[in-house]
Amino acid sequence: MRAQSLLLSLLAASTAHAHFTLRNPEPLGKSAAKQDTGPCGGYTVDENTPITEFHVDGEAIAYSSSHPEVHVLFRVVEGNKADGSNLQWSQVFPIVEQYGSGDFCEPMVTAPRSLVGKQGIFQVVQNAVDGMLYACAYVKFVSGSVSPLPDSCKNGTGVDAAISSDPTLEALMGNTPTTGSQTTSAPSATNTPSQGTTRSFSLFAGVVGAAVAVVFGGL
Ligand SMILES: *[C@@H]1O[C@H](CO)[C@@H](O)[C@H](O)[C@H]1NC(C)=O
Ligand SMILES: [Cu+2]
Repeated sequence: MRAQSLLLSLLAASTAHAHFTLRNPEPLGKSAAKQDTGPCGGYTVDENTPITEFHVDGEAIAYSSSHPEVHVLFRVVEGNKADGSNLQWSQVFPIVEQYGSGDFCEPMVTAPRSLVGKQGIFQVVQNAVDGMLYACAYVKFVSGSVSPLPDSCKNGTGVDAAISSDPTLEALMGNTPTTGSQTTSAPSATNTPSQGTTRSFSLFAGVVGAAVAVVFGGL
């Protein structure tokens, strides 16, 4: 069963397919045709782009994935552009390894409170079996946490995630994991994933750690 679904997704990976579909916040565009093109899967913000509220104390990030295993980076930047090397990205959740294809949602993703009242781009970058994949949403940062959770916020059967690390994704944040933290780049809510703990504990710790980083970053 597992081998069969892996085979199917490997076959699917060789043809054009919806690698993953961002459900919340609303993506810049719905086609996955250029999802392997950074920074936003071939989309930019224009006058028709939908804008979604992003609650800085807890937002639901939901997508559905066609891949059985991906590493994922979630980050935000102020403004309406996601390309350029001098952008001040803030990582809003630890890098996770997400297993199982289907619906996935992190219901309590936090962003720096200093962004409240501003507009920005939320970006998901996945390191998947068929390469790097991108989706963005145009958001307006608001205070508080989202309530109720959107209907799209659910985990499919067998879908789970654990705090992980991924050198390629970390490199996007300017981190150089192999040589320690000699380069301190722009201030952000970056959280260093802890290793060697049990999956659920480490994910919980990561969420708390990210929240603590945001709280202290906002003081
Ligand atoms: C989905 O699974 C992740 C990883 O275990 C968990 O953090 C998250 O809270 C779950 N989402 C929902 C909506 O239960
Ligand atoms: Cu794919």
